[in-house]
Amino acid sequence: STTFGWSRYNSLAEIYTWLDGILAAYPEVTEGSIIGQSYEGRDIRAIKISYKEGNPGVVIESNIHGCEWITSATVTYFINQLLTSEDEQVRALAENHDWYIVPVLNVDGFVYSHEKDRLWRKNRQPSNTSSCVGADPNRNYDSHWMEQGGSSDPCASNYAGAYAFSEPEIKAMSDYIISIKDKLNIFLGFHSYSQLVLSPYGHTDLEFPDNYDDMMQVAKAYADAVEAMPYGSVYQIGSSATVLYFTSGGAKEWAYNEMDIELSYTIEFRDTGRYGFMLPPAFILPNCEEAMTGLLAMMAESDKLGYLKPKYVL
Ligand code: 0X9
Ligand code: ZN
Repeated sequence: STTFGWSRYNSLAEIYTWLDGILAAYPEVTEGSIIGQSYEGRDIRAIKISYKEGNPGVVIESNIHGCEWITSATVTYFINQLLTSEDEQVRALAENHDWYIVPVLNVDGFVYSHEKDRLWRKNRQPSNTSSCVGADPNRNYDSHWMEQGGSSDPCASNYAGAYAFSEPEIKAMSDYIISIKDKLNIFLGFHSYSQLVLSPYGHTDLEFPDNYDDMMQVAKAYADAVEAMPYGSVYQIGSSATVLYFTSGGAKEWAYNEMDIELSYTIEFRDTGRYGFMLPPAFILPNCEEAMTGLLAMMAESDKLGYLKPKYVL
């Protein structure tokens, strides 16, 4: 038996124990891996779910920010649904795609947020030039690093790190993505909060990706499907820089620009600010169900627009 569930937030140890159970229970279709170690030496783990090798690939990066607990809660729900749901649509979603999921990328920040400072965002790697600890991992990717929206101040919450990929967690995640690049059709970065589906770019609001209209059509499918649910949340869509604020060195821009992943999103889950990062446990399941519905719609729209052709031939 396990104390794991979606009625409260789980610790990293609980999530990893649960993951071990999942890998043991579904050995035919899952594959666990350690993609690297954090600054403090914790394993950063990934799970691949594949019912048929050669499906279009989706990579999900979750909990890159320590305090965004709803992201790992939602991604574990999602993993569970992919493996256990008997719903026809969810079965097709599970079996017709290859899933590469990192439930908790910023493991040190996540543990620190549980044990010391609930609102801790960054990782825990010290800086050489300041007593402030941690960089913003979502400013540390090697795409427009340290342009608008990234800070060179180690004390800033959006400190971009000493150089692109200076943070071990982001080096690990980028190496992981590079290793599976040819199999990936979609990148999803799970964040909270604000209820947004964001496309590139973050570093400018004057330029947009070539396929921006398509990306918005897919984002709109997510937002519309969620809003249509009973008590469904309202999600805004748009490019990061136009809807939210400038960011550079972000994951989804790197995935889009450098990894040729043509659909690349940040999804900011519940809520819109009432509770913010401290979303009460009663909202975990509603958020999970919305995310599941949104993803189903998003994937269907991506397929319709021709983005889900397998990228490689076995
Ligand atoms: O600031 C961020 O990294 C994200 N917001 S959060 O409140 N979860 O920290 C927004 C990221 C938008 N993504 C990119 N432009 N890459
Ligand atoms: Zn975030």
